Amino acid sequence: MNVLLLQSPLGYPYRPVFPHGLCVLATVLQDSGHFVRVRDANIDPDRGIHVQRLIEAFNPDVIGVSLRNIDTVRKNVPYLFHLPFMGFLTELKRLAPVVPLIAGGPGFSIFPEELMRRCPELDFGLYLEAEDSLPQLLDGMDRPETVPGVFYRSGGEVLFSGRREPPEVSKRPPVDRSFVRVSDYTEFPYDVGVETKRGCALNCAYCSYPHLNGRQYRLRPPARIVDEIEDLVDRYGLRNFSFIDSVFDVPREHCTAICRELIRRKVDVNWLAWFNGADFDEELFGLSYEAGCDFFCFSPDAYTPKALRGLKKHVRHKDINRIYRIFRRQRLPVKVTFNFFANSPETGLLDFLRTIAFCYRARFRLSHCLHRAGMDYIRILPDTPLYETALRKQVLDETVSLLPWTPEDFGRLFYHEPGSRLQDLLFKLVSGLQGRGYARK
Ligand code: B12
Ligand code: SF4
Repeated sequence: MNVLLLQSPLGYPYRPVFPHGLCVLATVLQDSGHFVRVRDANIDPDRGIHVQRLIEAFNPDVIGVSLRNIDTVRKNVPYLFHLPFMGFLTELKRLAPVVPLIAGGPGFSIFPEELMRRCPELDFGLYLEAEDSLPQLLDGMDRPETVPGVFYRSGGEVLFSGRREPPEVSKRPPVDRSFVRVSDYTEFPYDVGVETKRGCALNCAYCSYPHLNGRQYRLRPPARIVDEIEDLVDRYGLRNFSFIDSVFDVPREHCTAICRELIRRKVDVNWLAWFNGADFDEELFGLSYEAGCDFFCFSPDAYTPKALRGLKKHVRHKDINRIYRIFRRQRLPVKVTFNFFANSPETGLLDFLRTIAFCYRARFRLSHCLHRAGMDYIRILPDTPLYETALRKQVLDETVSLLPWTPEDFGRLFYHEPGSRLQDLLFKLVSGLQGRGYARK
């Protein structure tokens, strides 16, 4: 089959990231004998014409569209990405009315049913990771009910074929990134990603990652990961990348094995990773640095023990202070970033003030290596413990849709602990703390 895979347009001046999910799927589909093209609608300035020409020339039998993000998850940047996605689907249906349209991606998988209802152009929607479900669906599009993980339509209704086990990633072939032009994504460092595993066993109250990729770790063998990194260097001349895991340092043995393999093979690269931090010590810092890490990201999210408990964080107050001391002592050419939330369950004014104080202390004392120490609000997402808390504390009620139609609706989807107005007011005053972010969470 001719399969056209498209990254949905963001529709706003937001910088695109490498379409990793689509390249993973394209690799799998090509290995099972399909002809695949991948296009990121964010790269072509003349998007409409380009996609039209591609459809005419490639004559796809099926079109897949990835909805990566629903929105920015940032209160002060109210861009809604699913609205341009909906417009894009309409345009595609007009250009290729009889070609089946399939959606997928993390954004889609957070609101699959709702998006199927809002987007009548969609014939199918694939829930969660699709390495197994997409090839199976292409083999049996006339019987979607037999392929687990598929949303489909029947008799005017949206039906779901049922959940499936997440795919095995340890034996997966290396991702072929040549489906797109890698140089389109190298203007900013670290914009190409490498996966070391899927899943997260931690359970931070607000996070959709365990829902999207499960609570069990599915690890990729360190040697294969480093093969893939060497390929990035050899084939594309890339000198930096990000590890796009939940958190790189859990499980610790896996992360240290990857670092040791990078060091053993003397791979000359720099990379960024998100660290949980509960187990972060001088040894892990030194090993990661030697393996090429020059951008250490931490999202402790809260600073005080009470606020950390409210967010069900694994990292503890004393861990954050230890990390701070490690970066204060060191003088290597590295960057560090700390993300916190301004308002979260069980926090009061004192917790907020202590977090602010930590951010200012980091600004002054870590000025030799600090990229950012700042705060933001938490976007409430479905299927998270935070959503339950928000309902219980009447921050929201069940009638409020978590998939907003307007920036105003979006603004109401952020967590504010009841009775925390003063905190919010103070946050407004000090929001210069925000700085430039490298946030994903
Ligand atoms: C790493 C990451 C980043 C990195 C990317 C770095 C890089 N070099 O790639 C950075 C930090 C830059 C980033 C930025 C952002 N991110 Co981000 N990111 C992630 C993360 C952790 C992993 C994404 C990933 O690549 N996974 C690996 C690939 C293989 O998986 P995948 O893309 O999901 O693809 C699979 C399936 O989804 C499916 N699939 C994908 N596409 C398609 C298409 C079809 C047709 C089908 C059938 C299936 C399918 O099959 C694939 C294989 O199984 C996810 C969380 C998560 N667990 O998904 C958040 C996540 C995707 N990000 C999110 C957000 C919000 C953002 C930002 C908007 C944050 C911001 N304010 O800047 C930006 C947007 C950037 C952009 N231009 O798109 C949200 C999106 C959902 C939402 N709440 O809106 C997520 C889910 C995290 C969250 N907060 O919940 N991100
Ligand atoms: S915030 Fe990070 S560590 Fe916590 S559950 Fe999500 S991915 Fe895991």
